[in-house]
Amino acid sequence: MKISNLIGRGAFAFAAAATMAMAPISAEAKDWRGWNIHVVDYPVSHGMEAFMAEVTEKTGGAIKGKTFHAGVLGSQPDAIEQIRLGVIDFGVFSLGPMGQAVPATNVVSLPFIFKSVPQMYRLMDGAEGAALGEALEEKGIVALGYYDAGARSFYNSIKPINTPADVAGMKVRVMNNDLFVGMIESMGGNATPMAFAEVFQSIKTGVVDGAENNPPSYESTSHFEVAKYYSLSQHLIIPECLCMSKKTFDALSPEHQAIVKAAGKNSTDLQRKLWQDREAASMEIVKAGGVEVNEIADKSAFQAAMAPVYDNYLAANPDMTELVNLFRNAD
Ligand code: BDP
Repeated sequence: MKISNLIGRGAFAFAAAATMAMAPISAEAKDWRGWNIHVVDYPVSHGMEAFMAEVTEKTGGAIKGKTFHAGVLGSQPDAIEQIRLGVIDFGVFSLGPMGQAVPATNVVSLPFIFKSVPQMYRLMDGAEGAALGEALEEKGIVALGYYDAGARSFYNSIKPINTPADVAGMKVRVMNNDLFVGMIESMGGNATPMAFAEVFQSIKTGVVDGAENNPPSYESTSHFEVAKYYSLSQHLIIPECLCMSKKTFDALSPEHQAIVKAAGKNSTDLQRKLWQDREAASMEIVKAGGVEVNEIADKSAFQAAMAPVYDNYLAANPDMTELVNLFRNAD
């Protein structure tokens, strides 16, 4: 073989390799990155693992990915921006912080908007959830299903909360959304928006007196070890979204999109089942850990105290009136 031929072949091989390296990596070929704020043993985490496993299996290994648990890919508000850009491919987000990026989702952050968790399931699986899905899609996020996150209640290190007046003067951590600041202020409390990862230390050192969350999050974060009063106000029922980046989703073949949608539905069913068990288990764990739990049978005083949150929200966002009424007036 002539040397010139060898050079020619070498140059060809180099050019081919360079072309391959420069070709955009298709969303199908790259490994998906999944964002999750929770620890590995948590209903959301199991749901996400099941989702990715089913997608990989049903696509015959064409789509692979990994869920990064415990918030290692960053805070929730940052991750919401990243999924919109396609830097993160999938994730489970609370629709609480989602409201800052997708204003329509704020409707489910209004206190007492759902009458119960079963009603939340029904509405989120129906026309109301579909309306939020459209709003999410407009902002670059595809909702594959709505996970259960139960109801959020107050906890603190000072005293049981029985009436809204008990919140007056308290420093309460809230999720990143102005609505939650208004909610605490409507009861005379001082709200501090703060990342989830910082709450334990902040309660421990007295930066805040308490926070509010569902039993599994109160337990899995060990917040119950530093805030021993858990008062079952159940003021927020905020569903969570198993979401995909629209950029990643749109790059898939129709066949793979169908697989992803079906896996999203299956993972949602699984997560909702796991959630029920974990809620009960978490309540047992916190009680065994010395937490004083108090029921608030009559929540009407809290509902009345938080009513201004609706008024202020609708005054500032009149275009949301129809959507709020759709949820508020549902059976
Ligand atoms: C949990 C949600 C999680 C939120 C967290 C919080 O599952 O998405 O980040 O509350 O309070 O219940 O920040």
